[in-house]
Amino acid sequence: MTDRATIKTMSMRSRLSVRLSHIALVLFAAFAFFNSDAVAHSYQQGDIAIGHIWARATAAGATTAAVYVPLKNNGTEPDKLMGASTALADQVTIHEMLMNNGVMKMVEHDSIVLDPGKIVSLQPGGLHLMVTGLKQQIKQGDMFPLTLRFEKAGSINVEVKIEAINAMEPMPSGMSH
Ligand SMILES: [Cu+2]
Repeated sequence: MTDRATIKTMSMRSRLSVRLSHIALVLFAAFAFFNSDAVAHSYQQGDIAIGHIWARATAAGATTAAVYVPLKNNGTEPDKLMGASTALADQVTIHEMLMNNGVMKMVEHDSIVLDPGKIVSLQPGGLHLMVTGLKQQIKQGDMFPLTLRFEKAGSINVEVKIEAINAMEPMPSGMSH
């Protein structure tokens, strides 16, 4: 390697490390909002902060899956999650698990209101996105594409992380993606 090539490699390396530490800081700041142990992926669409979005792996032959995600409206006006869609399934609807006389039942909602400054968590046992008519098995460690549609903030394409089939909380996944 010539001296010139060595210098070029070194300067590229230092630029890369500066950029990586910047990304780590931004990720840390984003996740402080959600008070989450899982350092994982997140998104921003307009005023809406979208935290780690995940689903459980499905068993072979299963055609439904539930998607969980914390949402925070950082704006000053209310917004709404209007729905979602994915090419991997026929339909995605907004559901909530509710206890009714000791029996769990699923209620469908048209939308979820996102009040300014508040976090709404779609999580096991409560609100979730119900994916029906899944066209393929989703496997732990994979990601699948999902489009979230907000009334004011618009639509955003995200990647849903697939956790273990019996996961109750997203697994700490380090900085792997
Ligand atoms: Cu459901």
